[in-house]
Amino acid sequence: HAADAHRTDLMTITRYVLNEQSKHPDSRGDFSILLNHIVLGCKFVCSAVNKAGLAKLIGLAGETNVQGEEQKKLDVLSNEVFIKALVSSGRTCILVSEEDEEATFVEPDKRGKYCVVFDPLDGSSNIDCGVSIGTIFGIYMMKHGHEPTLDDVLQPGKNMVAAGYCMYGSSCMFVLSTGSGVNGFTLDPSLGEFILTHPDIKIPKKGKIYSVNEGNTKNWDDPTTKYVENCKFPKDGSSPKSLRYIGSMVADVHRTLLYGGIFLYPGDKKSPSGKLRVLYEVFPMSFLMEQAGGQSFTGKQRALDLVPEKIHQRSPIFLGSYDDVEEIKQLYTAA
Ligand code: AHM
Ligand code: MG
Repeated sequence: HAADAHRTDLMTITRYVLNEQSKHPDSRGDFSILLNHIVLGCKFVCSAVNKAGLAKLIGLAGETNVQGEEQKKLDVLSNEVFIKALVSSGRTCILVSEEDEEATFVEPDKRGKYCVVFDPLDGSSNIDCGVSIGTIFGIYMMKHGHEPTLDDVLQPGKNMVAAGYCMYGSSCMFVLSTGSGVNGFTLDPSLGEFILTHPDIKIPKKGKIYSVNEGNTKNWDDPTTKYVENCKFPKDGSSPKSLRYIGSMVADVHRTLLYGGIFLYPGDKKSPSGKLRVLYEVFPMSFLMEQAGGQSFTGKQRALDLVPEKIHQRSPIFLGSYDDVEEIKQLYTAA
């Protein structure tokens, strides 16, 4: 029966990555191993997030629970999980996490050729009310033949070899690009495996949704103000766009990727560089958008061309459907 065959012949993320790898005959499997460790970290965090209410994992770091054990905040716990998973993969060299002020340089005997930048649990202010949150990551390849330095991670986003996110929502979804399109995998909790459910994701060329924190309107610059005004009162007589804003980047970007539209976190008078971080928020999401046929812009340039100077640097960001980002690009270029 064809339908049964389909259900039992599952494309798991492991199988997908091994397939990809076999296209590069000289590869030694390092990338598959690294990715497996990232996936394991995501499964761990997914299970911790799902149990958060029950296990009272939430709460302030350092608080003790009824058993007198120290509790860890979920974002602290997630960070530890990813650092351990990445170091133990034996394939990493430098790790940059949103949770840690300093980059982690892996000890020489555990080193590999990849650098991983990540936000272990983005949107953590949403945990207590059950809104979707996620892990975001990007992977660079080390330059050869020298001791690792911060310069190895201060590379433009276009140099990433892979990027993705895992969303802990109504279902747990892992969205990945290794530089040849974007694929989405859904965790089957009964199998503990991510299954390819969204092959070759392409973002609609133009969307009907804009996504921004409008509470910041009073501090916006002209191009952002004009753009959002035009979403509500389109000059060409088309229907106004809908506003959707979750306030959790992974969820807002995930919706943008699937339904189309634009996500904006502009700079403003109070925070000229906006809020989102270049290395582990702006770059991975921009990488995915471009790979899905969309665009990503900082207000000045293509986001992936930006060369970061500091590991926790921020940048304004406008990403999503090709035509929608094109519109805001023109407003900024004219300004
Ligand atoms: P966080 O790293 O402190 O969780 O903040 C990042 C989050 C993003 O997920 C989201 O896009 C943004 O902050 C929302 O910011 P705001 O509340 O200013 O709209
Ligand atoms: Mg974050």
